Amino acid sequence: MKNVLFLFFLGSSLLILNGCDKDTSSPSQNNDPCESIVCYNGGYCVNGECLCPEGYTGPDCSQQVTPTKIRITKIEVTDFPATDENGAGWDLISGADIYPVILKGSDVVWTSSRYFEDASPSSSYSFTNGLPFDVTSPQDRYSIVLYDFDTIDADDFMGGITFTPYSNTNGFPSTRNLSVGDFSLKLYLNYVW
Ligand SMILES: [Ca+2]
Ligand SMILES: [Ca+2]
Repeated sequence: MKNVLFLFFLGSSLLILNGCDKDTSSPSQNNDPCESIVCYNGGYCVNGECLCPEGYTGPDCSQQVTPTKIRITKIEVTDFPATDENGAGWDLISGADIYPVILKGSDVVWTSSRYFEDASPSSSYSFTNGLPFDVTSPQDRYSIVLYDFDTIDADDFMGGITFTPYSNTNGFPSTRNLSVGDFSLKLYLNYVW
């Protein structure tokens, strides 16, 4: 009887061992919920969901959030026409005395508090006085107009650029170059959500 029990036990063990050999299930694996998650624009995955940085949203952080304000912190005039449309200089015996103005539609919403005297078209001029200017409707049309300051006559219009401060596809650039004809400028921007 002892032998029979022993043989039975041995046989059972062999069956179990044999069964184990046939078990092809993989060893226990760590299921990382972030394994197949991609987060764009500096977002990162926590527990299978993207945490997005300020300004981005959506399941993969690929959508921009429209800012409540865009701040223009500096206007750098990088080029302007050397003469008016008739080929005449901006002033009789000296260079243009330049200053920019911001318009929303046809309304003046900001005017530079200083001008550069006898400016040269080939030089760059940075305007920071009275800035930042807050663009509160970033999807509307704004213009930046350059004037030559004159003491007796009305100031001369030198050029204007119309633009939309916000684009939902450009990734919040910190600078924007705008140009129309010989009038070029660079805007320095901050975004507020
Ligand atoms: Ca003039
Ligand atoms: Ca002048």
